[in-house]
Amino acid sequence: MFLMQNGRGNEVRPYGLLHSQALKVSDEYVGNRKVCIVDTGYDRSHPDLPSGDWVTGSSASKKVPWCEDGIGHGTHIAGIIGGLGNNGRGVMGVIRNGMLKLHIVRVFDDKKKWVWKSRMIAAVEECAKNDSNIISLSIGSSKPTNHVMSVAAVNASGRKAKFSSFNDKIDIAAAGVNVYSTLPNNQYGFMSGTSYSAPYVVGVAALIWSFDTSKSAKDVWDALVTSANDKGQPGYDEKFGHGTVNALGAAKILGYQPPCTDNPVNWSLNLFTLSVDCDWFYVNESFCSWFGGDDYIGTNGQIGNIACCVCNGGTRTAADNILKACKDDDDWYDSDGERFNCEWYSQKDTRCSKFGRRFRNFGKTASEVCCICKDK
Ligand SMILES: [Ca+2]
Ligand SMILES: [Ca+2]
Repeated sequence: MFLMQNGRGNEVRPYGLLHSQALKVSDEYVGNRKVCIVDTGYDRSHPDLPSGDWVTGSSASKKVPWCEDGIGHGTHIAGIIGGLGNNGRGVMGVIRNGMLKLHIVRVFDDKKKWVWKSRMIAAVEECAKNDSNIISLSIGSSKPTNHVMSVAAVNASGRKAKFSSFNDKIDIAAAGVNVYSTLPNNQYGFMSGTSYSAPYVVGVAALIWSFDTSKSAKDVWDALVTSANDKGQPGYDEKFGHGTVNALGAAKILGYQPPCTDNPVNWSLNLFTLSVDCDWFYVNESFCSWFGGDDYIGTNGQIGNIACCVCNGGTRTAADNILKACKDDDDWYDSDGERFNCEWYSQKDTRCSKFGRRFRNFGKTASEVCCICKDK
């Protein structure tokens, strides 16, 4: 391990992040998931780690607060999962936007002595008590439950790390050699070990689960192993398990479609007496073939089949995902009266695009408070 002073102005995207394709999956909704990190603590004052009130923690002893970390192991792991991205410094975690809920359970003091009496079981119970969805366990060797995913380590070339164990318990693999992440006291450094592979999988699990929280832990597990990039011998093997973690593939299995953007965003077309936009093409799947072609020229001289994502094979699933992860503000209605609430907007496809950005009430428009209107 070696230390580097803070990397202000020069943010690193660790290779594990690129290998996992996590950046191809939006982290927009990840605030609906909570990850519990059972480890050596968390340096909450680190400028490249989340520190909002959605970061909570427990420690068994007041002398070893959860929000400090004299060893650095837990802080390093937290940076892999949730290091702040696009802030011009340090690193970027699997979850970049800092909105993931974290619960830290500190189980070691600064001399690597356990502070929880019944050790791992108590720590896991503490995670459960705090409504965690996923637990990051990178210490200790005992398997407290059957629901633990075992992660093997690979290096930057995707080869198995020499230290990574070799057994039929391995489920999946991720970066674990020279993993760059946060360390206490505004520092950064490289670490190697399967300890540092597991948090990649934890971060990816939170990311893919956030699009549809109605999915079960088993659904998430199955998506992770099914989508893994096969390595080594074809199919499951004892070096890589099912293969290396693949965030985009796993997210797609759970119904995620990368958002597709209309280009230009404000494209419109005068059709008979009506002005229609790309949203209109979603109303009926035949509209693109009827009105998307060369006879119907819209903004910038472009036709619908080129400008509109939906006519290029884009699907509405991205919007569907937004609906699933989103909750309407039931108390809101627009400035025209109580009747015009989110339900009213959802009753007809064109209402959001026509009125969604007008009739501001309580400081907000339908496009801001009604799920159905958010992508319009
Ligand atoms: Ca950063
Ligand atoms: Ca294989």
